Amino acid sequence: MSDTASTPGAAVSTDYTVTGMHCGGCAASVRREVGALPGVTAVEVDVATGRVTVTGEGPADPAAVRAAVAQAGYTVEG
Ligand SMILES: [Cu+2]
Repeated sequence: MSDTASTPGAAVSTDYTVTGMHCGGCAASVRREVGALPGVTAVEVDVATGRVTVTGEGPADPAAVRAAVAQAGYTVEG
């Protein structure tokens, strides 16, 4: 019970707020770039709120997610 770390192999989701997206094309670009990161199994993008949910085999490296979003042409807030 004291182990709050993720179990290896268990899916972990992390939310990011991305600015600059305004349409489905933007969402697709972010989904493609972030989805290509190692260990990432799913990416959900809500253009209206800028919410990007990254699901992976473990917590995604925030720096890698940030870089992937930048690669797509957008910015992770915070
Ligand atoms: Cu767009």
